[in-house]
Amino acid sequence: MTTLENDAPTLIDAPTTHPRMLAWVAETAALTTPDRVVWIDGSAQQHQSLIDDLVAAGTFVKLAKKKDSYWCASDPTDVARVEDRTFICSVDEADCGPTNNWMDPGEMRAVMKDLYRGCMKGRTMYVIPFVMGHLEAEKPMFGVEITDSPYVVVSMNVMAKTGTRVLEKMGETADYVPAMHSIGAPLKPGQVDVAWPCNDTKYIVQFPESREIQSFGSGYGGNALLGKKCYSLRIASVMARDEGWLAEHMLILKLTSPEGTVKYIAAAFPSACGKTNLAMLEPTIPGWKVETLGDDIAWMRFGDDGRLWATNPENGLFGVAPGTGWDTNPNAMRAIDAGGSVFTNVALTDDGDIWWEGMTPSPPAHLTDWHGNDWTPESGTLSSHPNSRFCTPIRNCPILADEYDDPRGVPISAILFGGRRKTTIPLVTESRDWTHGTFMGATLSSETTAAATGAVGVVRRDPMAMLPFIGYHAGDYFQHWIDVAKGADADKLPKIFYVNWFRRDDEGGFLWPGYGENGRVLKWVVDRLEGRVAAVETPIGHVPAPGSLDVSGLSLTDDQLAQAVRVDVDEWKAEIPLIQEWFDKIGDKTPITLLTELDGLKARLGL
Ligand code: GTP
Ligand code: SPV
Ligand code: MN
Repeated sequence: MTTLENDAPTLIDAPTTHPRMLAWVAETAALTTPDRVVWIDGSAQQHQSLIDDLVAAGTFVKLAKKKDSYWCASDPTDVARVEDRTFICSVDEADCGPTNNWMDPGEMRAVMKDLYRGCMKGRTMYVIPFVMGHLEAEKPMFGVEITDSPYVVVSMNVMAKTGTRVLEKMGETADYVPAMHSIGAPLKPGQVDVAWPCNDTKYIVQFPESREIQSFGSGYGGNALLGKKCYSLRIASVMARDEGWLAEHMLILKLTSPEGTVKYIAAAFPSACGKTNLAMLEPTIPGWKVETLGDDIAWMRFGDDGRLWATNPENGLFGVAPGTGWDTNPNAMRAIDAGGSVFTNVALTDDGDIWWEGMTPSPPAHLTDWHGNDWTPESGTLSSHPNSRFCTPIRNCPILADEYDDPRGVPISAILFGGRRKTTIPLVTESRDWTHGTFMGATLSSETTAAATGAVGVVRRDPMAMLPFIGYHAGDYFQHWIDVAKGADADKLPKIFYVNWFRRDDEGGFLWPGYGENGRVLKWVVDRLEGRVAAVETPIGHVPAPGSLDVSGLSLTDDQLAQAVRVDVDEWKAEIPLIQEWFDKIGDKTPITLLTELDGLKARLGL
């Protein structure tokens, strides 16, 4: 530990001789003036001592009923990603595009510098060396997060590989993404701290050209665990554009058929639209098996064999708690039961366990809700915030695929795009080819969820489920999707499908039972890859032919099934102006090929 005196940081105890890193840490300490600097070594002892500090501070409550696990509640205003406070500060505003907030990088640096000045007074500055993905990767993806939040450190220790082993691999010259974070809550001498310090002013800033991240004011996951969305999607998407690969908001799963055929599938659904659930699916159809490789982020590149290979850069699961139960996602329940988890903004039971809406069919008679208030089923409020989360080591997942440990990743056979739509979008649609699939992804729409602040349930375009995460111009991103497949062997390209588990009937109920039953759709996808089942050609793509989707043993009426897969021409005609408006917003950079796809769709709809 290094004690700072007179604002003059001494870094003699630093566990690295990496000159650029040392200079950055010293400069940051001089600016933010913490009381001390602690380097994260990745050891179990240090992890536990940080947890002990969090318990002593009243931030964490140790759970009697879950091994090495802790409950935590945030400030009620700091519960989700803040998209309106997220900026892509490209040198040229035109490179950020119409879907991101922009500020001149020089101006933004000045704003952030003012906010950071003295912002760690009375606190500890932690330096977290981390790697996203494999330490043994050809080019390991290093980062260093500086933060004044021990909650962030504990969470980063779960979500990424951190500490001395990373520093050792970095040596003195490795490149890394500097990721600066502060909760923005300096302490005056003698000032009593609160359980979740944060600041009303929030900034989540990416500098794409210099590959830097600066975050201020929030302790919430996507705003503060900077290896996750800020690095692995916003910064990595820019690296991927420059280097010819893809950084995507996708789960990765391994699907084994009763005959033992293995397929790897990636799927992009917007935040809180079912990635974790599909990644850990327990198929209801006999003989089919799903294993998990990732539940939120996929990095994909074409291999020498012409196939698209995917890895998951994360080391943990940061999952939506509500709706996770033994009946919906038993593997997630097993993972959190295995210990080492942090639960944020869920309810506490009287005997020291956690609970949230949807965990069990009926709630316990008494809880402490996420605000710390007494709660009973009669309270008429939610016990847990809709975006409450569990943070759990991925190794806890009982169906983690062995290939997770392979730095090469897995070859993807199918990509699913999906959203949360009450109407219009059928249960599953197969694209004609990569370009049509890219069109499906680029025009993906979904109802907003509690994963980001703002209104919930509003339909918006969320291209490739990446709207909040594309680190550059969305039009260039679409072009990159088209370019990346140019020259690829069409037979080896993954087939692209569009799914929707969330279509409703006239009474507002879900038409499709979802969860474990989604294995039936995965089976249809594999059957299509293998040319085993028929599909019906429609204006929007191929949907299951009658009898091709395995619904044996499912209590679904023929009418419900027909409604779930129906292509309603009038609904689609109403969708066209919205897609047109979306491409107008993207502007001149909308790839011509996608405009041609739209023209084709209009013609097929008779427009
Ligand atoms: P992020 O972590 O925010 O990126 O979310 P995610 O895409 O991993 O979503 P997740 O799997 O956590 O699901 C979000 C919510 O959707 C949960 O409340 C689930 O219970 C619900 N959900 C997931 N799959 C289905 C499904 O097939 N049908 C229905 N009706 N709900 C589902
Ligand atoms: C999401 O919002 O898509 C998440 C949670 O996966 S967060 O880490 O906050 O981004
Ligand atoms: Mn996500």
